[in-house]
Amino acid sequence: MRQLLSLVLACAALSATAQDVQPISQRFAADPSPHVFKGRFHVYATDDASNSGKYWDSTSWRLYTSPDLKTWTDAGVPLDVSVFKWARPDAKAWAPEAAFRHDRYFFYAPVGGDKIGVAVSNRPDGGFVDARSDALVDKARDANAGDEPIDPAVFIDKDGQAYLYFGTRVPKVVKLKADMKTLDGPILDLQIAGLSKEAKRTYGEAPFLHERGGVYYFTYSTGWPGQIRYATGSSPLGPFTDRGVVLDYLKISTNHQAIVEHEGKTWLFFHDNLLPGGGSQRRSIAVAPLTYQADGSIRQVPHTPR
Ligand code: FUB
Repeated sequence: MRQLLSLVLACAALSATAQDVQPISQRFAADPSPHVFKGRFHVYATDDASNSGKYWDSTSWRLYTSPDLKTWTDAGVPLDVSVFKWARPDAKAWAPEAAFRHDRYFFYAPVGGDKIGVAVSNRPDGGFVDARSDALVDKARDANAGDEPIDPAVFIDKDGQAYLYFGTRVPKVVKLKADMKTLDGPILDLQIAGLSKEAKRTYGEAPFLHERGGVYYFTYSTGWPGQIRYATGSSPLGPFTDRGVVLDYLKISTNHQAIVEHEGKTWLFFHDNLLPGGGSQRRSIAVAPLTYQADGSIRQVPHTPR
């Protein structure tokens, strides 16, 4: 009886705080990579509006910007796969990442499912050129790059060390040199304690790292469909321990999150089926507040999937 009462109270708490989650744009987009560059939110995305509707086969990325998370501007195409001369022209452009360092903007691009490229520009909304003449990560070239080196996420620690996370099924991490375009050491498998295949608590994709109060939070999707879970550790390299759910399963085949902090608030960006005509290949991006309990644990984001 006591357990039933706890469950009812927990459900009531969730529904009482349910967010009215709205898409940031009327154009289909997914896999948000949010950043605050010079006081303005910039969200880089997979462009689901230019795919075939049957697969994630767009060849360009999309950028959305906002001063306040309320008014959004569609800033168009910051770059497409043609920037990477080593890539096939029809190579699919998947979940992107960006970083700002040395007064320059870096764009990390999974290209074709087997390589990650890095481009650089003096501005965040375009002008990107290949920062190398080959891929930053290449499944055929780099030891332990995994079966599918996609979903890059960059974390720059307080000491200036940058890390690149990526991969499906096995989460990978590798240090980046200060130039942000060179791997610095071996690609490592991230260790997450507490996962279990039976409970569907496996790592699937969408690795992301953020830090708060000296605790490193590793978030990820458990698969297809995926729940967004988080694990914590005391180093960007792990090991991490699974802690719980950030965002529950959606009714579409993927789930992909990223977190940004600005002016003392933390925001979870994710995608769901939010627009008319939407679905697994026609996703749209939303943002919701992310909050913590006093002990540092993340409160599950209340969201009713569409
Ligand atoms: O958008 C294509 C793929 O779907 C991404 O790489 C994954 O994270 C999933 O969201």
